[in-house]
Amino acid sequence: MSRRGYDFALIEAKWQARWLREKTFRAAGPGDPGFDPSRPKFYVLDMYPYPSAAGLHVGHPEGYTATDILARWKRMLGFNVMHPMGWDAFGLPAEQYAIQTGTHPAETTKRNVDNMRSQIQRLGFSYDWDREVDTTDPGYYRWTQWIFLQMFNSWYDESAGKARPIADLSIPLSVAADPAKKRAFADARRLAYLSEVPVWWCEALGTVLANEEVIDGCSERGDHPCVRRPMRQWMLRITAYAERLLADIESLDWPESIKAMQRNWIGRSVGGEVDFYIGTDFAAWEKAREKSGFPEEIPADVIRVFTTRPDTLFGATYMVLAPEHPLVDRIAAPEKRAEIDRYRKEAAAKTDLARTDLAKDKTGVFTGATAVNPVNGAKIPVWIADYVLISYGTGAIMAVPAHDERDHEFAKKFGLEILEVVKPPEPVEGCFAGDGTSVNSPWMEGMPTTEAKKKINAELERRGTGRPKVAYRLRDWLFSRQRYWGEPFPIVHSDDGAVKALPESALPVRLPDLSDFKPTGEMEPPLAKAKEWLETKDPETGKPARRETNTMPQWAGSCWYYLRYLDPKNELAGWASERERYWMPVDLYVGGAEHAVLHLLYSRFWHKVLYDLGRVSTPEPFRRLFNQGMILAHAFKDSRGGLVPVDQVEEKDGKFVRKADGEAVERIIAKMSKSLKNVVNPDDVLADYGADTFRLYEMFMGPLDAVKPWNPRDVIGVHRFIWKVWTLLAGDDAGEGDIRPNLAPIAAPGNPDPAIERALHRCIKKVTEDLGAMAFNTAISAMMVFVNEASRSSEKISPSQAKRFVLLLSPFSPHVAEELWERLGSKATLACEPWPSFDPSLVVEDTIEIPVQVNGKVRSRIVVPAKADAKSLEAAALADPKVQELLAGRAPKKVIVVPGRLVNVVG
Ligand code: ANZ
Repeated sequence: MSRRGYDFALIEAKWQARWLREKTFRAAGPGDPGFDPSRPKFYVLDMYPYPSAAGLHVGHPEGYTATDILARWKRMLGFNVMHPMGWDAFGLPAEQYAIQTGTHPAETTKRNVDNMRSQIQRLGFSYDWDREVDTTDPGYYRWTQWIFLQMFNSWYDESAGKARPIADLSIPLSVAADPAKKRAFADARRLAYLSEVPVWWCEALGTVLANEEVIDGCSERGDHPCVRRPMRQWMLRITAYAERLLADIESLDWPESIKAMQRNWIGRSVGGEVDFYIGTDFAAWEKAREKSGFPEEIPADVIRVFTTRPDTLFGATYMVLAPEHPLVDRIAAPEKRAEIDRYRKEAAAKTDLARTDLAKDKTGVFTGATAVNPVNGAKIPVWIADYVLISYGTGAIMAVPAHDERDHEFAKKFGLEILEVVKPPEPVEGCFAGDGTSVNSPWMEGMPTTEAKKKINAELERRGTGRPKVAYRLRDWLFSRQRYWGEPFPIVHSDDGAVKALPESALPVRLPDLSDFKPTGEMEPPLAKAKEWLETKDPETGKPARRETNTMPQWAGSCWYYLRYLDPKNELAGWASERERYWMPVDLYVGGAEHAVLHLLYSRFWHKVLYDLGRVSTPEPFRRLFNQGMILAHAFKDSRGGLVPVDQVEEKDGKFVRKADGEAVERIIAKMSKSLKNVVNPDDVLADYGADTFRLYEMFMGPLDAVKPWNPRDVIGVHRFIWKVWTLLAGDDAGEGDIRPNLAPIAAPGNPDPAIERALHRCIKKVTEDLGAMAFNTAISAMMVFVNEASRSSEKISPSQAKRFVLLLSPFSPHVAEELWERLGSKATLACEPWPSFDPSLVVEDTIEIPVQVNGKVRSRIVVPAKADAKSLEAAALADPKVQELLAGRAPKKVIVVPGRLVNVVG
């Protein structure tokens, strides 16, 4: 016996199986069967998920539904659509789970991927599943390693403004003869290079920890103390691209807030570098500098600083080195060593953020040494303090306590001299950090700040003691992790200490099968345990060599996955350039704003390297970016402000009260969390209402980019709407196989009802325009309005009207739409049916003609919208040529309006 009514479970399973079976959403571009080059292309990309054990949360389908609606719509508009999905599957959780349970991360990953794939498929998204990628698949990470090789084998040619093959690097004669020196020269210029960088080391756990595993200097698990220790690690030279990454932001159609965050992260500062002499004969040094000019490399006898305010140089009363600065050991007075060592240890346990926290008390130690201020020969003390970071500028500053807040606080605390050199436009209390007029500054006395900066820069350049400089906050990218579950580097270390890239033919370098994921107890990564894998041969000499034991960070795979989708099965290349040229750039990228900086910056960087090397054809990967807003939930707050989980609250007489004691609680909006018991599980919603309701609800909640709470009642409202559509087009209790008892017979279409027809045209217009603006919630409202009008009408909706409405609904709730489409008599899927069009003459509002009187006599008639208000009627009447003629330029004394009836102008 067939079930009656709208059986979403049956309908959705049927269509999902059919779409998969028939590969309905196969993207066809160059090299694919059925490619039609005459059609325009649309590449719409989702931020692919990490396959977590918890599966999908309600935030995932939000963006995925939005992109799916657009993908489906664009197909109906005749585009070739690329709409793929995959898995960002390397990463810490699978590894931590492996350490705890001994389950291999590959096993965990496969299980989670299978689960999430089926969850996603149950939502009916129109992905081309033949393009699925998994970053942990050797067939995928082989090309991640290949891209790393491209970077290892390139250097940044400043004069050409782009990366070039390392083979094109000209080697100076001074090093050309010595192979070791020659190698070192090239290694120091590669886009991927090794460097000593501090990592978090946890003695108790016997392992290096990732930043996110360390909280306030202690391990997240077990709360053991951690310290920063230097380790040789892989870096990527993203700083070479700082200027281009910054400049090209302008060309992107991205949210202004994200662009601002990227600009901030790159952090361009215009200023100058100045050398402070630390030797004994300042006069001789000064003379020599005038001759030699400002040297590129920092000489041993100076402290070089970066400053954005060279105009304040006369006010520099002391200097500060970062505690890690290499000069500290050389200049520190013997009696200060112990204190300095202690201070350095403390600083090593702090994050940069904690060190630069303005609210924190300033700390520091005097080194016992002095340096000479190059503008006046004054000897000033050199301190170390953790508010100066080793990673910015030169890791050293000239302190101007009268004009820099941090220096001001520090000078006050340690009793250092504060000398005013910039007079504020109006008197201020304490430190003045703004622009003003130079004072106590012989070369620029009385000059406004901008001019003073120019003057001093010119003077410093002439004397060879300073030069203009642009600094970036952006640091080179620390690209290695001491982890198992990541991409191995295609690198070996030979016996003589040389670092060598493996040839392309050696790819992929597979992760060895480890069964013991426990930390090694030393600073060595877990891969050092894979003894057989570890020992290999130098590809050039055939001598014994050791593989690199670090792995790539989780970001690596996601830097280029959008390229692999274009050609996922290619074994000869990461992607065929013919496909890349056709599909790129991504036309729309949708995801959470949490990736505003790192992921988007890293992938832009990789893309630019590939662009320089001729591997991709566009300078930017993602033309348009859209961030979905976070989905929140309800929770409750008691009178003391304590949060109350939702399961402890009930509704009584329209009020929310705590079950236990009947105390009234206030409903608030909060993040979904296990403790508040307000996490919405997509699987539950799917089981209760089906995917079509789920999709429609998530789009109906509000504008896509807004933060909004999940409201179970509205889910029911949306579900009722689909029922209403079903009732209207298929009949209340139309079960399987029943056809349109409620529709006018197809055989006798007659004249469709004109009122319904007009309502439908208005709906088509609104939905079409809203889709173009990604205003999904208002498009859904328009469909609701239409269904109400059509349901209330005494006339029946015609088959043609029904079909056009079903097409409108299909991108949003595709299963029920396909089912109705079939019941309306079509054999094939509606996926590529042309999008319905509207007749502009049918969507204009109803108009009426009303008389216009001038001084009591009807002189003209105007045609206006039936619902026009008094103000617009007055405006329309006064704009009428006949009325204007009679008024002859005079302003009317009075205008009397009777909306819907007449306008009387008293002249
Ligand atoms: C002297 C001075 C005088 C400064 C003054 C500011 C105001 P932005 O704008 O962020 O680029 N600085 C330089 N290197 C630093 C480091 N490694 N750690 C901490 N602070 C550092 O900041 C540039 C300013 O930050 C520089 O200009 C320097 O202080 C400080 F009235 O130099 B200034």
